Amino acid sequence: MSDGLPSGDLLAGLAGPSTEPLASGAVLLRGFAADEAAALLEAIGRIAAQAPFRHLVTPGGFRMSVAMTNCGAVGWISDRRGYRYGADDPETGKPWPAMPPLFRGLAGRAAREAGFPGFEPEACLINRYEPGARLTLHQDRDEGNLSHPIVSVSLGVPATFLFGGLDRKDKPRRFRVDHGDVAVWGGPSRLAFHGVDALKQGHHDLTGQLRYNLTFRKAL
Ligand code: MD3
Ligand code: FE
Repeated sequence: MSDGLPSGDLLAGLAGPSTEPLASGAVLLRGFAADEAAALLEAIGRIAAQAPFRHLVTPGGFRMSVAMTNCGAVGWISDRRGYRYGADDPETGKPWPAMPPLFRGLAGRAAREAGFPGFEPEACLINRYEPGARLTLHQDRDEGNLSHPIVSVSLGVPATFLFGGLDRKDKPRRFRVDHGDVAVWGGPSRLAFHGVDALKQGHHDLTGQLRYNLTFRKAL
């Protein structure tokens, strides 16, 4: 501040989006979705009007603190019978809302930027975090084809990602993800353990105290 130089945040803003390698096959594209964020949130509102956010139950019987819905040809669900992808919303019995072209386009461009051209996800899981909501360390392995990456888009209140290794016991690294940040997880990082710390109290002008995360997956 007192040196008269711009702060780190201001420099980041001036520099525009930046690419941070996280691990082999994993990159963080800071601010990649910033210009589209308001439109993404409006689309999430339209999706949730048809397929409401709900707290799924794990196979072990625990209510997840993160609320979820989906769009796309198939959506991710969890219940006492297990984790799986399905074409219909079990809550309404109707197909999941279609994936908006805005979502599809963003996911494809982010994947290409990260070195995964031709990414055409069928599934978009939409996670909604309220203060205190978290995702414990897990692997994403319910997708039929693990050769494709997962693209994740963070919106609203910032969160801390935990990014571990291929063994649950590997100590995870932590990094902050902000509104508009996009992460791509593929190649050797596709089966890495990961999670999200309990969301801290915060405020974002577009989401209030909430955080949203979109994860795009090639599920079939
Ligand atoms: C690391 N969601 O829905 S993806 C999930 O913020 C999930 O809601 C996170 O983990 C969230 O399953 C954002 C973070 C992520 C996703 C896939 C990965 C990290 C990954 C695959 C391999 C390694
Ligand atoms: Fe995950």
